[in-house]
Amino acid sequence: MPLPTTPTITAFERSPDGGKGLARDTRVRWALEEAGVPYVVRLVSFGAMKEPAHLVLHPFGKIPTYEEGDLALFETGAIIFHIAEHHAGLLPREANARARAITWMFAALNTIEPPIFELANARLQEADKPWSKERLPLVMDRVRKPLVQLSARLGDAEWLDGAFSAGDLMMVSVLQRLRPSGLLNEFPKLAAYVARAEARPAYQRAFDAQFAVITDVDAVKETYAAINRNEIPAAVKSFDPQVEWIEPPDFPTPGTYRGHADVMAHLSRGRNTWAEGGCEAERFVVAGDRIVVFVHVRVRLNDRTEWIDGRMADVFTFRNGKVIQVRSFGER
Ligand code: GTB
Repeated sequence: MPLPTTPTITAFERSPDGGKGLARDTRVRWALEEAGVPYVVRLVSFGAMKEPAHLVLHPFGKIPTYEEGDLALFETGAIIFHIAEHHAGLLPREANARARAITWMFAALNTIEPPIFELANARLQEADKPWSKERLPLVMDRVRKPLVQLSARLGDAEWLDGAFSAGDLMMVSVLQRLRPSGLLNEFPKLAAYVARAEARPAYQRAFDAQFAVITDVDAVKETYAAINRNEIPAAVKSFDPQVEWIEPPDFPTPGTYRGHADVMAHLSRGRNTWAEGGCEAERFVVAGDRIVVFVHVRVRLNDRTEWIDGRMADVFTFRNGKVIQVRSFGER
């Protein structure tokens, strides 16, 4: 049965891994890419994750979440299982093969991930503890033991059980988390298995999309910061030379401005009407090559005493890492 609406997932506004694809939204993006389902990503800050609006979606205040019509899910296992149930490509049709692929999903999450997670915690959060050095070998051995068995089961096969499935997707996503420790290199068959999965076009698209968040959101933030500093050339630094900036008829300066010079003149004109204040990019929603930026405008215009305090949205369209269009929308 096809999904009725475009799903929305959540991801870190700024992933702590700097775009290495280790945050768990990547595995959900990958499943959606394998299934050929377009999706939207709402970016959340660490603060926003702990607020009631997010806790309704995720009781533990984490990412990713998954919304599709009336349905809201958390836990990547449940999310990917849901996607796989509703789309071809992630679970075999034959009942027993399907049950075995689901078993591998559980094995990834229940048997392989816990010691890997523990190792990541030991390396990142316990490194300064006096007992850390002594404990680490023990934690690493707990990771090695099931990996020896997993490697033996995989052998020289391409995937864990016949064709690529959600079981492989989950297992590879879990094994990737080992990379910073170097431990995966002790298991050449597993390292090759991960590399094979990462070569899949769907994985590449998922990786590129999560990486683009880092670069594109930074570019967008810098646009507003530069406007606030009144450094207009810096505001268009990430803009394509053929960029167009479109303002709606009910804006003070409606029209379509084309190219760097025209857009800079437009931004400059607007900026020079401000006495003080600025624009803050508050929230981001990513849909394919577009980022919808919800902006809080708080400015006092020249020769005025009252402040303008309102919200608007700008939609940035990117192509090859450059902004090719900005379209502004009013509060409504
Ligand atoms: N069991 C849940 C699931 O599978 O969905 C776990 C969800 C989870 O741990 N989410 C993490 C989170 O939201 C992000 S993925 N953490 C924020 C918080 O707890 O406040 C874990 C993660 C984080 C960072 C890296 N990294 O930097 O490399 C990798 C993985």
